[in-house]
Amino acid sequence: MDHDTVRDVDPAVADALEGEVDRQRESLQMIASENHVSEAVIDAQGSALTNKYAEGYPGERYYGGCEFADEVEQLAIDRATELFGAEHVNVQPHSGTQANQAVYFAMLEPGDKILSLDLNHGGHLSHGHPANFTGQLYEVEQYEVDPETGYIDYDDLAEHAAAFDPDIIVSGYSAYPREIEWERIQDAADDVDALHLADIAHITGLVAAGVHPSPVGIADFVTGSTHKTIRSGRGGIVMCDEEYADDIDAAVFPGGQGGPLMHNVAGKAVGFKEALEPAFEDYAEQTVANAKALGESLSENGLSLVSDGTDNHLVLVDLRDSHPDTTGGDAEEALEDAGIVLNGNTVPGETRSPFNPSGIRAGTPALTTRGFDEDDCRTVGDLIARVVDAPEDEAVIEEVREEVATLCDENPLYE
Ligand code: DSN
Repeated sequence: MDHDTVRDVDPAVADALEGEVDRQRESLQMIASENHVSEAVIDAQGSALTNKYAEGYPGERYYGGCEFADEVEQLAIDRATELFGAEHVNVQPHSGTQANQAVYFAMLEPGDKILSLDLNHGGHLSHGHPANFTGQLYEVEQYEVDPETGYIDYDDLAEHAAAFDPDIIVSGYSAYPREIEWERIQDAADDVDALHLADIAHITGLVAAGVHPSPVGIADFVTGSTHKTIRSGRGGIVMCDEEYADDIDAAVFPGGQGGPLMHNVAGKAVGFKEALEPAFEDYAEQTVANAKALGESLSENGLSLVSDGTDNHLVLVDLRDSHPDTTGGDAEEALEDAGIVLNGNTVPGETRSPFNPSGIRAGTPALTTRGFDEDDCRTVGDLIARVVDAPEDEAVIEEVREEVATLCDENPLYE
């Protein structure tokens, strides 16, 4: 077999792949759900395990030739178990949404009731949005953050649960900047005899490092994605107590998926090993310190933050007070022109639409990976504010682009 590279075989794809590496190197990746994995994780994901079918679980496969697939999957499981302290771990979900799907499929019947946070208040599509299968198969009601503080209103959540009598309460969010009080949600679930699914997709790395309290041992099910703050191979994970292990495994495969993406499971194993190193705790702490510095800088520049700040890796800016005529989409586009990549995001009390929202969400996981500290993140906050103040001013965008280039040169990536 020839050892042809992508460039030998397919220059068009090779150009796009190189373009993507350059884009990541030369601009600031601030989408809060993204990160830069190590070259070791990229190697594992680009390995010959992509060829292997391994339906089943280690030691119990439906195909031959699985000895190395078994080794890799067991390493991923053992490392995740050590990182999170869960009784049972399934590392096969293709994504965080598939991980959630497995829990719903294992524990609910169509028509059962889900209580979850509204998407505009920081929730996730797979928690019951009408456009997602969860909103179509199940009866969904949603709680909200306190309109004054931007924090989860735990008393209101408990009252809502008492009135709705859900089968499952979903916690864990995709645009919520504050620490989550897992016990209070568990109490609300216990009061109505509901299950509790904690989706830690965004904060998996912060939880693994002990920088955010863990729901493992509190919630019945903990799901997550494995490529965000935890910076491992792309995909999802489900954790639960032993009593649910067989049901969850059956709901992942054969319930919801076919063969596991074994190359991604290898990436998870490598990333989890990296996350067990002491340096990962420093990384997680720095990610949070950087988000706080970014938030302070944005506030000092006159931008309003939902909940007035952050306890985790992201900030959510509500543009309506400071820039009523600028949408999150306008800001996202101008910032991308200036080399700062983040996303327009809905905000609590949204008055526009998900396609044209009123906020922007910005995260520090990827910047922290490439070496940014608090001073850098304060500078980034100033740059974001300059662009948001003048999204149509080409001179400002050009100046910011140059400052972004300097920051990127000072913090090289994939050298
Ligand atoms: N797409 C992810 C995010 O940006 O939050 C969630 O799945």
